[in-house]
Amino acid sequence: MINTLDNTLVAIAENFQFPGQVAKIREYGQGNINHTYLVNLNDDQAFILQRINTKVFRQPALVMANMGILGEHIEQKLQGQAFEQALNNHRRWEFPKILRSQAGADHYICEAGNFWRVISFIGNSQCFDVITNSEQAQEVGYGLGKFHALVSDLPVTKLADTLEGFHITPNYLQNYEQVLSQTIMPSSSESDYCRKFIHDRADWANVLENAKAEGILQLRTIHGDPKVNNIMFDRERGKAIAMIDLDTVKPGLVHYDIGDCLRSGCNLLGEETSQWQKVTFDLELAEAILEGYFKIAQEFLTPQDYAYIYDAIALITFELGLRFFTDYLAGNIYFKVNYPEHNLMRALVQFQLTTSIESQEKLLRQIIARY
Ligand code: GN1
Ligand code: MG
Repeated sequence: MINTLDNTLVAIAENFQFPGQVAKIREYGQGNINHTYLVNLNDDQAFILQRINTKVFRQPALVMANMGILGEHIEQKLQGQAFEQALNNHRRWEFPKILRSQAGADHYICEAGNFWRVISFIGNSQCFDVITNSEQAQEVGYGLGKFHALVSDLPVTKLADTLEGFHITPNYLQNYEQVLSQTIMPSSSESDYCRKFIHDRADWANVLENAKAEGILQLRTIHGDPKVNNIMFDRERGKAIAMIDLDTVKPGLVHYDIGDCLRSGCNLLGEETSQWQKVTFDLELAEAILEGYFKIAQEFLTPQDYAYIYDAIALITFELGLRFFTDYLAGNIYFKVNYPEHNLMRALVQFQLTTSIESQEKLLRQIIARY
C-alpha cells in the first residue's frame, strides 16, 4: 500500500528508476529550503526524493552537475583508500548516489515545472539535530574533516558556483542594508536589538573576505552547509559515516564550514528554540568537535588557516542571524517559516549564540592554539 501525503508524489516517483516497488513516501527532515521526502521500497531500501527550491538554486542543473563531479571524485578516492579503511577498523564512509530518471537524467522536471531529484539514503544511519556528548561531537568533527580531506585535492575550478554570494558575509550585509532601506522597520524591542547588534559588528564582517583577498586564506571545495544534522552516524557503532545535503558544495573557505559545524553543534537548545535568551555556546562540545576535525584536517590546513578559526565560528553565527533577520524584514521569502516572526526568532537565537561565542573568545582561542 502506498502511504503518501499526496498522490502526485507517486506520479513523480514513477519517473525515476527505483530498483523495486515504491511502498511509502513521506515528508522528511527539517530543511529550510528544499522539500524533502523519504521513499521506502517494498524491500526496505530507502531513497530521498527532493524538490529543489529553484528560487534559491536558480540553476539546479548545475547543482546536480557539481554533485556528479563530487561523487566521482570521492568514489575514486575511497577505492584508493580501501586498504587504509580496512586497517581503520572497517569504518565505512559513504556518499549519497544520484538515481537516474527514466530518461537517464540526474533529475526530472514535472509538468508543473518543478525540479526533482532522487538520491540514495545512507543505510542503517541516523542524524542528530542536537549533539549531546563529547563522543558524538568528536565524530561530527571527524565527519567534516573526512569530507574536507576527500575533496581537498578536487580543483575548485571543476565546480560551478551554484549560489553566488553564499557565505560572503559582506554581501549579506549589503543586502540587509538594501532591504532595510526599502522596509518600514517593524518597531519592536527585538527588531531594535537585532539592528543594533548588526550595526555594532558591521566592520568586522569583512574579516574572512579580507584575508581571502589578501591571499592569506585560499579557496577550496567546501560543503557549505555542514550543520550537525547533515552528518550521518552509523546506527550501531555511533561513528560518522557520511555527509549529506550536498547542494551547496562549491568553491569557498573551509572556515565557513568549520564555523557552521560548531555553530550548529555547540548550541544545545538547537536553532529552533523559542528560549533564545537561554542560548549558549558549549565550549566542551566545541573542543571535542575541533579535536575530531583537526586530527584529520591537519594534513591540509596551513598555519594561517588556524589563525582565522575563532573569527570563523563567531562570523558564521552572526551571518546566519543576519540572514534570518534580513529575511524577516523582507517578508520571509528565502527560508521556510511556520509563523511570520519565525525568522526573527531564529535571528535572535543566532545573535545570542554569537554573544556567547564572543564572551568565550579567549578560551576558544586557547583551545585552537593547542593544535
Ligand atoms: C539552510 O535547508 P537547510 O537546513 O539545509 C541554509 C543554510 C543555513 C541553514 C540553517 C542553501 O539549510 O545556509 O545554515 O538553513 N541553506 C541555504 O538552518 O541557504
Ligand atoms: Mg542545506
